Amino acid sequence: MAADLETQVGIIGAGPAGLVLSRLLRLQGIDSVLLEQRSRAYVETRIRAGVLEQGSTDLLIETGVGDRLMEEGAVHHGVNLQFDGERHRIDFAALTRRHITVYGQQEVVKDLIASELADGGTVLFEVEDAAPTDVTGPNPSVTFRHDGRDRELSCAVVAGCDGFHGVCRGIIPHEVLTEYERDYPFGWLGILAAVAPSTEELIYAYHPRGFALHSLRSPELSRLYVQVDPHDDIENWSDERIWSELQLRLASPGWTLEEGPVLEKAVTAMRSYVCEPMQHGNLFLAGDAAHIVPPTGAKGMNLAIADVTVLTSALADWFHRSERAGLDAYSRRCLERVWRVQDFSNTMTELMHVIPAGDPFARQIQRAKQRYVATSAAMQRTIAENYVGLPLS
Ligand code: RFL
Ligand code: PHB
Repeated sequence: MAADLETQVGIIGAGPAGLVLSRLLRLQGIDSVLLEQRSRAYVETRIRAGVLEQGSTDLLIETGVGDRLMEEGAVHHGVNLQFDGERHRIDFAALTRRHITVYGQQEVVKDLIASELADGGTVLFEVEDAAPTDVTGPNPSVTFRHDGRDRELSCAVVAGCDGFHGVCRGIIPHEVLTEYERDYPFGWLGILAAVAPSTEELIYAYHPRGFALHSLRSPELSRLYVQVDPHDDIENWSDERIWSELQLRLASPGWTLEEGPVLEKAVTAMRSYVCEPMQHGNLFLAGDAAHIVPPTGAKGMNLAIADVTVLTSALADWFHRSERAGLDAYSRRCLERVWRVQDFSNTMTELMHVIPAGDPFARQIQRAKQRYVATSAAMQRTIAENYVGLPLS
């Protein structure tokens, strides 16, 4: 079948990676088409991340998609780590002079889709069976079904931004791919609750019954999580049970957790994963398609944005100056940040969670680390520097 659509970069997936990539490419005068499996309404309401590193926020503002983010996003200059009821504030401002912004991932997605469509960009939603073809040959393309028709998008480059369960990573031959993986013996049960947040800044709490996190979305909406068994059924968790666990685990002298109606709840398993390389011929993976981190470091969306920043500058060299060195080095350049973030996310995860059936020696080491975080300015600075995010390259 002859291609009925043509562009320079075919992007599979309209999550943060694909949408930010499309925005950055447009500003470089490079044309792209986005193919998304879900409906627009679905991707705009999928509740996920909430924390943007300063570098991510700056990038969204600089690229003209930050108006609502500046108005509605909450700038935070610190975060609380709590061990057995004792709360310790990590002061980003004093330790790094940088900050984070709390703004829902689905709001970022909404803003990017609106700007893409306003600029005349092509985003096809509810696309089925997207398949990159000939990515190592002279005529790459993506075949797919849309509106009951078989279609083909001809493109010089395919960007695999289709998340962890997408199709792009799977076309890299096994023999050239190395996969690194770690599963954690716990998951997060997350809720969105219609109640004013009981805290101005996030609280990450270690408690003998398990981890808990108090985050927020707006003056009227709170986002909270509790550590659960990754295979636990959400049906086992009534709203009363969730609030009662949150009350126990987040409790701190002189502080009250306000409760409210639970609008949404879901359990997510936790995993670390990296594939190397993140490219094959003219296919380039970005974001969760290439790597995932446990959410304790609040890094997944930020890492997706970092990848596509690297990819855009490599693609600009290629399309504008016929220089391929940047594209050839894409994976190597991204993976440096990916592994730094893997280390941080893993450190935060091991610091804050109860390891089921963990050995007593490991618990004592964890306790020593928690005491060190509570008392050492050097350790607090390390956490702050990683949490606010290292500079984008
Ligand atoms: P996404 O967001 O998964 O987007 C991929 C898109 O591709 C589409 N797709 C396809 N389209 C066409 N054809 C196919 N065959 C396709 N297969 C898939 C999907 O429908 C989707 O629209 O990946 P992307 O863009 O790489 O972005 C990654 C982030 O979404 C993810 O890392 C974060 O949500 C992780 N995360 C957090 N990250 C942060 O930076 N800060 C946080 O505070 C934070 N908290 C979290 C999180 C993730 C969580 N869950 C639910 C996993 C908290 C949680 C609970
Ligand atoms: C969130 O607000 O959803 C959130 C915040 C911090 C995390 C993970 C998720 O580490």
